[in-house]
Formats: sequence, C-alpha cells, structure tokens
Amino acid sequence: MKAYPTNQIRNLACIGHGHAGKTQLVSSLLHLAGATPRWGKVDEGTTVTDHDEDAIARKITLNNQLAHCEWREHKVNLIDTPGFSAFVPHARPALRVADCALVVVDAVSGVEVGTEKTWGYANEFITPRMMVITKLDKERADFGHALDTARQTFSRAIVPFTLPIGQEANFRGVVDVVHMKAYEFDASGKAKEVPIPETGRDVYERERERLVEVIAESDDSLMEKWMETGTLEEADIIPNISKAIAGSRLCPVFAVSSLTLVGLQPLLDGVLDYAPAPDTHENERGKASLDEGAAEVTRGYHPEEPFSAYVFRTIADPFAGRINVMKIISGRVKSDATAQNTTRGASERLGALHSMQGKQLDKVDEASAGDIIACVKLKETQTGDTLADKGDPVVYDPIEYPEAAISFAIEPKSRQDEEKISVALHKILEEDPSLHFTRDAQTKEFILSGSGQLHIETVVEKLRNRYHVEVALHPPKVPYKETITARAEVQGRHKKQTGGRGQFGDCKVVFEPLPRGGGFVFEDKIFGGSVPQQFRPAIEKGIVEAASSGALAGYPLVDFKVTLIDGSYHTVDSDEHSFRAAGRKAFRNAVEKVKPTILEPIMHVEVVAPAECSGDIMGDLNSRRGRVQGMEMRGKNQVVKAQAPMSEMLDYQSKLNSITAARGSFHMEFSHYDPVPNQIAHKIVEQARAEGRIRAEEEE
Ligand SMILES: Nc1nc2c(ncn2[C@@H]2O[C@H](COP(=O)(O)OP(=O)(O)OP(=O)(O)O)[C@@H](O)[C@H]2O)c(=O)[nH]1
Ligand SMILES: [Mg+2]
Repeated sequence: MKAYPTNQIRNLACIGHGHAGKTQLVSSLLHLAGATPRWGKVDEGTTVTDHDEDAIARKITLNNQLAHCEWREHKVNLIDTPGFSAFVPHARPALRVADCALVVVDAVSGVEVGTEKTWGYANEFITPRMMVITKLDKERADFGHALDTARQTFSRAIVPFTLPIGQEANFRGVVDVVHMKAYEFDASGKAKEVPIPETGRDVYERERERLVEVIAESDDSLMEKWMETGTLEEADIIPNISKAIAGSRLCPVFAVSSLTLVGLQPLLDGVLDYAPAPDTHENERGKASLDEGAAEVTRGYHPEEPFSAYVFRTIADPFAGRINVMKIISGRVKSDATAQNTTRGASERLGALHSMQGKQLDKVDEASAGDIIACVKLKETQTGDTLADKGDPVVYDPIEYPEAAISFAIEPKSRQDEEKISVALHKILEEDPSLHFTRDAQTKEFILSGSGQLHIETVVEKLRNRYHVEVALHPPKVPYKETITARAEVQGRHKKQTGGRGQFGDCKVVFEPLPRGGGFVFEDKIFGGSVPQQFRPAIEKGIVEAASSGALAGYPLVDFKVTLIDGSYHTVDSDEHSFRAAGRKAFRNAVEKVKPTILEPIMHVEVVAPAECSGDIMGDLNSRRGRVQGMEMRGKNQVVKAQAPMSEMLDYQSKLNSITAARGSFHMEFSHYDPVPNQIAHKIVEQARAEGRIRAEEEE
C-alpha cells in the first residue's frame, strides 16, 4: 500500500447508540469505494469490522475496529466503535484520535441514550462532528423526526447537507442542498443527477438558508455581505464549511441507507470536502518526560516535525500476537525504524508497519503524520502509550477510563483452568483497559470488574472460546469501600524480643478524613531524626497494606490522609519489617477512634420507556433508594433520570421488563460513592463476617 500525505488523510470515528447502524455503514462505505472484494453485511456476519466470533454471534461491536478505503486519492480511515452501553466507553479513545466523528442516528428511533453519551465523549475531546441519519429505507423511518430529536438535544447548528427523496421502501435519492443538486442511485450506489423534485423545494431552500446563516455568522465580512445581499455565493460557503465544522459550530447531516446504498456517495464526497484533515488539528500538547515539572512540548500534525505517535488500541490477536494501533501525530515513520516508548522508557523496534482492514493487516513501507497504523509484537507497548523520536521525546496523556460499574467473582472449573486463567486474562485485559481483574485478599476469589453484566459475560466467552478456560460466574459483588469520618492521633508500636536480634518500630501518626475521591495521602512531618529517613516509607507501606482490607467489613479504606509526626527507633533492632508492622498497628489502633463507615457506589440511571409507564418506574426507583433527578420527553418516550445505589439495581432489567412489558430500556453507569445508611452498613458487616472477609486480628 502506498503512503498518503497528511492532507490526503481523513480519520473518522463512527459513534452512536447500539444497533444504530455504524458497522453496516462502515461496511457499505468500504464496498462503495471498492475496498473490499464483497459487500459485508452485519446480518450475515460478513462485515470487515465485526470480524471476531463474539461480535458475529451477538451482532454487536465489542471494541474499536479499524478499516480504510481510498476515495478520490484520499485515504479514509474509519474507526467503528461500539454503541452498546457496556462497551460504549471504548468510543472515547477513538474520538481522541479521530479528526471528525460520524454520529450515526437510526432514522426510526432518532437520538437515543447512546447518541447523547457518545456526543458527550466527543465534547470531551472537542472532536468535530458530522451526522448520518441512516436506515431511511426502513418502515417508519422518519428523517424529519430524527433531525428534530438531534436539534432538540444538541446545542449546535445541525444542518442537513442532503435531504431524502422518497420515504421508506421508496427512499431512492437525495437533494444536496449545498450545491442544490439532486441524485438518484443505482444498485451499486453510484449517483446519477436528476432534476430537483418540485414538491420539496421550499424545504430544500429553507435548509440552505440555515447553512448560509451559519457560515455568515462565522466571519464578519461574510456577515456584512449576507446582511447586504441576503445571501452568499457558493464560493463563500464551501471553503468555510470545513472551518465551521472544525470550530464545532456546525454539524452537517447526511441522509443514507446502508442497505440500499442510497446517499452514501454524497456522504463520502462530503467527508473529503468538509471533514477536517489531520493537519487542521491544533498542535498536540505533551510533556518532555514523565518527570514531575517536565517542560511542556507541542507537536504539529506535520511530516517535518519529530516523530511521535499515540497508541489508542491494543489487540491480542490469536494469530498475529499483540497488535498496537496508533495515530501518528507528528513526523513520519518507515518500517523497521526504532522509536522510544516514552511512557515506559523502553526502546522499541517497530518492524513492519500496517494499515488495518478489520483483522487483515496490509503492509505499508512508510506513513506520515495524521495516519493510523498498526505494529505487531512491540515488546512493551500498550494502549495509552506514546512512541516518539528518542532524540526529541514527548509523552502524551493517556486516556483515563471510568471506574468499573460491576464486579463478578469467577471460579475456574478445574485445577487446569486455574493455572491458565491468569495468562489468558492478562491478554484480555491488554485489549480492554475498562476491565479490571483482582484477587480478593480475604476470600481468595478472582474478581472481574467491568462496565456491565454483558461486558463480563463476553470475557467469560472469550476465555472459553479463545483460551479454552472454563469458569463459573458468581453473582455480582458490589464494590463497597470504606472511609473514616473523624480525626485521630495514634501510636503504632511493634516490639518483639525472642532471643537474638529483636524487632522494634514505633510511629505516631494522625489520621484525617479526605473529601470523596481524595484517595490516600501520606505526609511526612517528622522534624529531626526520631525515625530515620529510610524507615519512613515502610510505615506508609504498613498503613496502606492494612487499609486495603478495611476497618469494618474488609473493603478497601479510601479518602484519608495520614501524617507522620513522631516515632522512635532502636539502633540494632529496627528494620524495615518492624516499621511496616508498626504502620499496620497504627492503623488498627486508629480504627476505634476514626469512626469508619462504608461507602457504596451510586449509579446514574437513565430509563427510557413509554410515558404511561413513568409513574410505575418512579415508584419502583424510590423503593430502591433511588432519587429521581429529572424527566424529559424524547419522541414518544419519556426519559427518567435518577441516581440509585448499585446494590439495589442489580436485578433492574427484569423488573423494568415487567413494568413496561419489555418496551423500556435503561442505561446505567457509575456516578460516585456515598456513605450507606447505618442499618444497611450493619447488614454489610454481618454479610462480610459470614463470607469470612474479616480477618481475625493477627498477632505479630
Ligand atoms: N434497513 C436497514 N437496516 C440497517 C441499515 N443499517 C444497518 N441496518 C441493520 O441494523 C442492525 C444493526 O446494525 P449495525 O451496523 O450492526 O449497528 P451498530 O451501530 O454497529 O451496532 P453496535 O455495534 O451494537 O453499536 C443490523 O441488523 C443491520 O442490518 C440500513 O441502512 N437499513
Ligand atoms: Mg457495530
């Protein structure tokens, strides 16, 4: 494959609600551009981007997948992202590297929870947006309604660039309101110009006026011209569209059907003409190194700058091994080059460079700023890392993932499975930074945490199908935490004399609560040498160790500060081990005085259901200790937004199905931690005792 110059590349992330039609859109665009030997269909399990067996079996996209095509001598990189709620957080890294998002909206349903969610992600990375209203061939498809839902929901000029000709099965063409031309399409998706239908002319003209207005507003001299003449010429409009999109003032909308290929050619042309090219992106900011106080470094999207790239996806491929997918931010790179992984301080031989077409890797000799490439078998590199020129280093911030929303205990079914599980899970975790795996110190259980039940179930399937590890899944565990609510000054003294050399460590520390999310802070305020410098970290370690199994029910204790103020030592008997024990003892002595409490995860819940069910939905949420925070209409449905403790929501799906006769859906994600009411704390402690989570006081 040839290398493309920066301004002949477009990087698009397809985002939106689950089932909206993103994967089919990507597949049909590839087909139209002649990038694939045959036209892949989601329903037949033959698309390029839903290629792994789990995605095919479930007909949903589980993680970001790459594809590309050539159109009018440009390379269009397409990132297909998941829309299903348990997997939708993966859209974030895609939006971090895309220069434009294609927001895919189903013409039957209009804007949905997942559309809003991913739109919010795009706000986070200031990714410019274009919108695609798809499935216009379907029964009950309604372009006007879908457009209205978008206009009601998003505060930005949302202007159709193409409007549909014909409805549902008769949807056969589009009017391009930028150029005021109309097209119909043959079976291969090729456009043929036709006269503009007279019936809709007023609508086409009104939408064009809107566009003219948005463009006029973006520039003073254009504004003047518009005020004087009441319009703008094409030569004024077209060059400014891309700027308005890049500046997040305008979101154009394209009317398409991915199954009849109607409207796709104007969409691809629109991508080339209007979607911002990588080199229009603001300079990227990074740091010269990970050292504290390291200088800020900026890099422009230009091939002449020093090389740097950001890895946004790692794939554990059963055949190729570990594949790292990265966007080249600056400079250019050739195959077999050496680069520095500035995040991990390791040198990497890049080996062959590839462009990805789903699971297929196509070799490229060279690539420039703005392009997306994949390298196979880098030694240390993973998602979130920066690769850069060793002589001109830069490190970009990795993307933070939200806290896991749900945890399950997984139990290997046999001894053999137990041996294999860690290696297999390690590979799965590499691919998916939103997944967490720990081993509970008390119960020795393997705990797998993720963003939803389905998320965890797909991991179990992957373990079985790909790694031949069988596990049983046990009911979700609520990831409670503990914290303290009072200040206390305590001593921790560890002394042991058993003949020969003894053990001695002694510290005086102050425990104080920190605000929610404050984590753990350790401050050393010892003046003089009552505890020698080299033993102080051991005190901190001892406290951290003890805090990890909590003060009440065995859950990790968080949001507190410890200040080391004094202590004493013995020249012969003191060592690191003794001070660690002193730290643990200080923690245990503090437990009685700092008034510990249990914190529970509170979820943000959005329920979408027919309006007549709202009363029952709210009643039920109240009985789950939920707090309704707002309601709004979305089309014919009512959206109820609420916050509720996770522990009360574990069986919500089945209840919602029974309240709404399966017409409702909901989306839930972690919001924050709150203290649990006393009564419930009591039960949690009882339960922990029954499960053996609370360790008997160890003697040292
Ligand atoms: N009639 C019609 N059906 C479509 C069209 N586009 C997609 N579909 C169907 O809609 C369903 C979902 O399509 P996908 O492309 O898998 O949706 P998605 O947005 O990728 O879904 P997730 O990966 O779960 O987020 C499939 O059954 C498709 O065949 C279209 O233009 N017309
Ligand atoms: Mg998909």
